[in-house]
Amino acid sequence: MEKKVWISQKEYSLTKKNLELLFNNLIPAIRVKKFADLNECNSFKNAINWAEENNIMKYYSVKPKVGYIGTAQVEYRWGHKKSNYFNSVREAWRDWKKVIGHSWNPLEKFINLLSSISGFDAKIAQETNYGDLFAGIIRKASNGIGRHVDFAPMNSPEYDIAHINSQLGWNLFVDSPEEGGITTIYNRPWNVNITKGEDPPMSYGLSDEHILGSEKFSYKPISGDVVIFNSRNPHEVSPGNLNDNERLQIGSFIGRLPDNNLLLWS
Ligand SMILES: O=C(O)CCC(=O)C(=O)O
Ligand SMILES: [Fe+2]
Repeated sequence: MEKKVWISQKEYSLTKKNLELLFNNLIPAIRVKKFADLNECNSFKNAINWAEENNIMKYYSVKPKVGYIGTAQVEYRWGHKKSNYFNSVREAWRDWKKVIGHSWNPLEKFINLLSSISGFDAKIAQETNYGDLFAGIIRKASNGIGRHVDFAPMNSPEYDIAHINSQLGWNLFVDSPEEGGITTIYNRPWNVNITKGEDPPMSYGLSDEHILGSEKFSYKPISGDVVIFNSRNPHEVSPGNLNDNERLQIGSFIGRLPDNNLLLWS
């Protein structure tokens, strides 16, 4: 992939044109201000807290500690059969629907917005012979997230989502710290050779050599806003302060197929 400089280091609004620029990695981020109002944020925050009290929230094996409801496909990219992932998908939808049932459905609202703005079909990704993937992971990332990339053609070459040619990540923040919790994106799209039958390389905990000298952009999570970025670029989230608000979010990836239709999964 050729190296491109971002047109401008600022956040853009969600339009058809800007979505295309983001898919082509020509702008660093899109923000949808006030995607959710205060009542919607509070209701969703309460539903997440309810889920945590009822042991529906799980924790990733990575450091820093990240809580989640749902399942992440990328966690199954090595050492798992597809059937393991799709078993987790069934459980993930079950848990997720309990949380949504206590509140409202941001995934549905986002898919409707995305298809109306883009003019393309936007739907949950499917795998041949297995059915729907999971989309709409709910996370508590108050301690930050280590530097990584998310790009299915190089993370998960054996899945149908590998047919996409560009990948974005979107997150709605329903609670956010006053300080910290900043996401930094480095303009250095992931590019590794994939050998059939061999494990794809590690894409989490990337060291400084992967971002050296690259352009970078940071955004702040603001409750009620959705922020979208090109997840093929290395990105990381700084920790919030211990006594500050939690960083609570729901989101997924958006993959663009060669025919421009859009797939969502987490
Ligand atoms: O929470 C964020 O700002 C970004 C999280 C992330 O790594 C992702 O959505 O791919
Ligand atoms: Fe990510």
